[in-house]
Amino acid sequence: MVRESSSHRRQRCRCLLLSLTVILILGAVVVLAAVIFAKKKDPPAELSQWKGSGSTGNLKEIMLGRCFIYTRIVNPELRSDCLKIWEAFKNAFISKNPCDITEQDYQPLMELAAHPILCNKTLLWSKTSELAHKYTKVQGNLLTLEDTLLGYMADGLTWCGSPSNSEINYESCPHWRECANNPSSIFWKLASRTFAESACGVVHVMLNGSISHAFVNSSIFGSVEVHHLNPKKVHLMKIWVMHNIRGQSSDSCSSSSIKELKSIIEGRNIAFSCKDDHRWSNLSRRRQEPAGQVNEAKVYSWFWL
Ligand code: N1C
Repeated sequence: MVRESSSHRRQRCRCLLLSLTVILILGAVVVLAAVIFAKKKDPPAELSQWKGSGSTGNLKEIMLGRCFIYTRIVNPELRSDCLKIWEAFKNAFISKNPCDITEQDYQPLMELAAHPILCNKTLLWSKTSELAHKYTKVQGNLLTLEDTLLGYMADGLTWCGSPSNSEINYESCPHWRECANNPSSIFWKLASRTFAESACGVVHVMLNGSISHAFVNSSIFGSVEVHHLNPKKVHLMKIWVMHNIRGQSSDSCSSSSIKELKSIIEGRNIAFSCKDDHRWSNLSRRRQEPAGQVNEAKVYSWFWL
């Protein structure tokens, strides 16, 4: 009886040990699976391969070069410290998750690189980048954001970093569809807002009448600049809806998208005017220029090239 009960006990002990081992193994498997699942769901940013192209090669050299050209040749009155500006620019995104950039990150840069713009000189644009910049280059009377130091330095470039190191990521950067808070989108939104806030007098806007909607309220112009013009300083918005002479004319001053813009602007107590295919008013003045000084390129610049 006694022997039977001790073998019984040993058997029960073995059973208990076995079940404990099974429970422990199962527990470990569940914990392991949970860890793997969590990692799969939220990959560390430094391991991500973003869908957009990587930072522009020689980013530092290009930005410093542009800064020196701007502050020594284009606008020599501006004695900015280019090295300090580069450091502030780099610090905005280096060692950070490129999907988690904030306007705060760029604040020191904005303060360092800001410079005043005269009243009546601001030219805003949407979907007319090429024409707007050709216009300011040739006509010389208005300024786009790219004609200010910050816009000049960053125009056409890509940049981002990684949270795991202090290097510029030349491999890949997030495409704007991957995440909204990427270094370029946040930069352009903040720079555009600052540019719009500093505008005064008459503000000119060049829109594209050869696409279905000349005014798109989700564009940076529609969602940022329009709402940050100060009605105490800006009294008139002059719209030019431009058309590609080789393409079709889809939208014009009388279209619903421009009417929507008109009602937003007038609702903000800023007067509004619109002109289709504004022609260069300086043509007559240039005719009076001595022969040889008229640059034929100026005449062509009005059209989409
Ligand atoms: O979204 P958008 O145009 O309406 O933005 C244009 C508007 C302009 O008035 C500028 O002051 O916003 C400012 N701006 C730039 O200056 C700029 N340079 C380069 C906004 N974006 C700028 N970029 C890049 O073009 C940037 O990558 C941004 O996402 C696009 C927007 O161009 P868009 O859609 O034609």
